[in-house]
Amino acid sequence: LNGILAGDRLMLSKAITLIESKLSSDKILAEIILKQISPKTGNSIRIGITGAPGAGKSTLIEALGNYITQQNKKVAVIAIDPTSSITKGSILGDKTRMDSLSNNQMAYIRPSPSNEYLGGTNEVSREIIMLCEAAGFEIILIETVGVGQSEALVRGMVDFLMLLYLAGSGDELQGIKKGILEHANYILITKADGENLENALSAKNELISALQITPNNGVVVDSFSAFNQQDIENLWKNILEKINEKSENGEISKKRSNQKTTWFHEIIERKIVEAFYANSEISKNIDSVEIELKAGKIDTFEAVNEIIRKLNF
Ligand SMILES: Nc1nc2c(ncn2[C@@H]2O[C@H](COP(=O)(O)OP(=O)(O)OP(=O)(O)O)[C@@H](O)[C@H]2O)c(=O)[nH]1
Ligand SMILES: [Mg+2]
Repeated sequence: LNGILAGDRLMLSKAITLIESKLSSDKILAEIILKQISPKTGNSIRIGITGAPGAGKSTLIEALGNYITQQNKKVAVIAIDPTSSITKGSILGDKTRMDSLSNNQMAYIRPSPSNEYLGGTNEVSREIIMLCEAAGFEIILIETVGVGQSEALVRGMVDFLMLLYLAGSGDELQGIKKGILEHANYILITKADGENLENALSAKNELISALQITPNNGVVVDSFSAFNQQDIENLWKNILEKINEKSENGEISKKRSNQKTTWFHEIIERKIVEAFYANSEISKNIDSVEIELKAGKIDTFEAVNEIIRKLNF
């Protein structure tokens, strides 16, 4: 605890490993730690960065992270890896290295490993954010590939969501309009440099005019090159401005209190499922029902009901 609160990155890593552990003894310890650090949490700016593979998320985070640390702020990066339990592969893989940022003493980078338990997303990311806050990190950047579950997951734990979009990837513009728009706070057309500059600017204009015909929640549309220092400075200034606005009008505190109740229910579900499978009587029953199921003696709903009945709910 002292190590975490003193900002010791090794201790922080150990605590995160504990929180990710499946061992029940580790879970008990993890819960004690979380409870103790709780008063020291909640004081960071939490920013989610999402977008298709290769959109430029890690490059942006590295450039932005280095810039923020130059402003004397500590930055933590959490990369949620949407690895599925089937492929066991890693989309983020080596690309989460962010070489210069990982050598920066004011920064901490944590790739969140795949989690086979319940659907492949990392359900302890909220707790990882809390630990980073307790360790004194003021800005938390969370990278996730904007596909399905991991994107929805990150949305539920950040103050500000950025969507990165690479111009020239065709009908994705439609997707932005329909889906993510009500959730994104900042849409950034990436790689606005060199040959791609023109494409990026016209995508930006196209998007801005598309947004005018959609109920608009004050989302910012911007273009950006990670290789241009002025762009990075402007971007960070714009992000902070927008966040301040949302903080002053109460939007962020409202979001956080809603997230708290979501988290509460998530923990209930997690604990019930854990207790359920840890119960030896139930797991014995599951084994025998599974055999009947495989042999075709019972159908799936019957099999489930057979087990659930024993819970006496
Ligand atoms: N020209 C140009 N290239 C960029 C820019 N940002 C990123 N790239 C390049 O785009 C490629 C992908 O960038 P990443 O930052 O790894 O993209 P990502 O979204 O993190 O990718 P995944 O983690 O695989 O989803 C790399 O080769 C980068 O060098 C930019 O602003 N301009
Ligand atoms: Mg990446």
